[in-house]
Amino acid sequence: IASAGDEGSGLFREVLRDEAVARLSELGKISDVDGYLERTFLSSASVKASNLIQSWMQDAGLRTWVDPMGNLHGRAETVNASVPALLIGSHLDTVIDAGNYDGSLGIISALSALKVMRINGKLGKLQRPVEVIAFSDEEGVRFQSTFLGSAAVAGVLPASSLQISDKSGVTVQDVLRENYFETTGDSLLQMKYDPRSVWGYIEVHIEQGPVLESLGLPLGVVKGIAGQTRLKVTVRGSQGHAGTVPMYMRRDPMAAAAELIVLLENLCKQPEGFLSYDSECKGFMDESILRSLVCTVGEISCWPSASNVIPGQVTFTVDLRAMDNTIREAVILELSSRIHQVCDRRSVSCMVEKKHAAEAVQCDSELSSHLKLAAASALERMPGGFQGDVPVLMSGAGHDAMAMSHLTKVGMLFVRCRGGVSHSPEEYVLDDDVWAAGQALLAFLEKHVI
Ligand code: HGY
Ligand code: MN
Ligand code: MN
Ligand code: MN
Repeated sequence: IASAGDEGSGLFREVLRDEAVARLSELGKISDVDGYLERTFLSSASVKASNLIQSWMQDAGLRTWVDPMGNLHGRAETVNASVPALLIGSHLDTVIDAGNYDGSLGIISALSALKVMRINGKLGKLQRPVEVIAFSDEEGVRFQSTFLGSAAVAGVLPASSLQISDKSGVTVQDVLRENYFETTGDSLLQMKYDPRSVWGYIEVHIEQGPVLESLGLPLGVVKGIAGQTRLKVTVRGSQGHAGTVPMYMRRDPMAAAAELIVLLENLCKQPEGFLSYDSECKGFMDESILRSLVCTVGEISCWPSASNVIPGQVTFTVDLRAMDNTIREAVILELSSRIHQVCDRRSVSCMVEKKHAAEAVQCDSELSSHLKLAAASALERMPGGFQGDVPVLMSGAGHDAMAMSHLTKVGMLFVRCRGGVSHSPEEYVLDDDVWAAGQALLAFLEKHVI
């Protein structure tokens, strides 16, 4: 694959690496809080980040706009506008105490590759439109409902999502209104993309896992993305005086929650020990799928949260993922019944709410093979060169590509990150790996849109 990297690679290295690295650092400083990185759905930092990315989109020669769900779009048209477009995207929101690369790398490497094409005059020769989308909410930190932005573009965001409220009772629709969007169910119907107008969606993203680093390789192609279910579990007991209620008389929701959290961990470590033999997924229990079953309690809160008060109520989140939907659903069923068993035994009450569920997604094999060739061509140009096969990985992390798979075929390119660490300020990608990502996208674009 001939890539712009061949001609004047010094100039293109400046854009695909040095400028991209500088932009990642600049974007990483735009936070809602001092001291660590946090950008939630349409927060002031997210709006500031969106404005900065919009200037980079214009620098790449793209036409830009923001849609009724706060997604930022940058599009390069072609002479024959009826040709289905290639969409490239990732998210501009972050988790709490986030790193600089999760989401941002996918947006910035796309804009770097397109900027190189503008510089070498190829943007005017596109055979198909190319559109970069910076999605407004992938992490779902504020409203516990992920993919608010990409699901809207894909046409699978229910209008009811506009009424989801955050911890302070503010709804998604309120936040949109605060940002001058009067978004209604009709707006969602109007903004969804027609599948016939889209050729495919690709996303570059850090691996957020240790495999590429263990292989000593900067890039990999994603085969599939694990399905995920998010629950909110509320346990209620008898609030009381920490000093006077005898242990045998207590109905302590914190102790119940503690037992449930350890049970959850054991269930996901050894599901075969928990799932009843008649569960239909027994046949699915092969090692790789089993090992993909993971579960996390990331948030826990209690009321009234005072050291000398037996809590009255404890609430905690469950984030459960698996490559196989049958296993994930069987485990969720098993878990819900065990939560009720433990709470009954402890004479506390419980409520299990399903906040979000996304099916596992297989990436498109044609797009994946194109990405694999593009990645291989990029790696051959990297310092030290590269011979051999670009690895194919599964993703335990969720991505906007899951939502976009409802609209079109999807492909993902993974980029090595140090120690596989993510959702942490320790997140880090080597400058040359940032360059590899941009170079691979450039090679893909030159092969498939020129
Ligand atoms: O949680 C995830 O997998 C993604 O980072 N939103
Ligand atoms: Mn993330
Ligand atoms: Mn992400
Ligand atoms: Mn007292």
